[in-house]
Amino acid sequence: MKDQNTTARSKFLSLVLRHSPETIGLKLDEAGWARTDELLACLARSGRPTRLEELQRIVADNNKQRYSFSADGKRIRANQGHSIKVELGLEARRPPAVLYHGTATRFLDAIFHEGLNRQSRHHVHLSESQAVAAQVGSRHGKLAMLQVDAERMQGEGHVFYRSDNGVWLTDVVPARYLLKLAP
Ligand code: HQG
Repeated sequence: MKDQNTTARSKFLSLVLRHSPETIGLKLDEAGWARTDELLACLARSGRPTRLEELQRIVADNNKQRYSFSADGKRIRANQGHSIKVELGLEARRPPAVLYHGTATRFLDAIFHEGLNRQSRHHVHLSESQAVAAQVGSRHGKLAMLQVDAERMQGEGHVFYRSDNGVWLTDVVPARYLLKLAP
């Protein structure tokens, strides 16, 4: 069981590595990496002293593997989900035949009108499993499950990426590739 403290620290890590590193005076490079020692120094200066071993545990135990260390451990970044501009350097990959996107029923009219958009994120996020998509969608309200014809999308020129933690990413999903599954 994770204690509340660990969860709060992990959420704060998301905030600084994905959205606003300046909150604690941290700088990320263009690929989203922070120096591990700088991160620890910034956390301490902002009243959140964290030992390296604690940071390593947060990264290792994160339920969605949201963060990665570089191979030498000197740098750390979020695997996806940024709102600030970063170039993760992901390579285009062939997606599975179908992917899933969970959303809220109140968004469906707009989604079937204009397609799935990336909103404040870099990409539209898609899942290989309906179970994961259901969790993602339920965060927004009453769940609606969408199936994405990823194979046809790719065949028609859409590019897909897979983040280091297994989330499928693409720029936009036009409505013609979407099928709403029965609740
Ligand atoms: C919806 C979490 C109206 C979209 C999860 C979604 C994921 C539209 C919401 C990751 C729309 C955006 C991403 C349109 C899309 N009209 N609504 N045209 N197009 N939407 O949170 O996919 O915990 O930015 O369906 O696990 O829910 O952060 O995206 O409901 O991987 O690691 O607009 O966030 O990961 O919401 O979640 P979000 P998401 P983390």
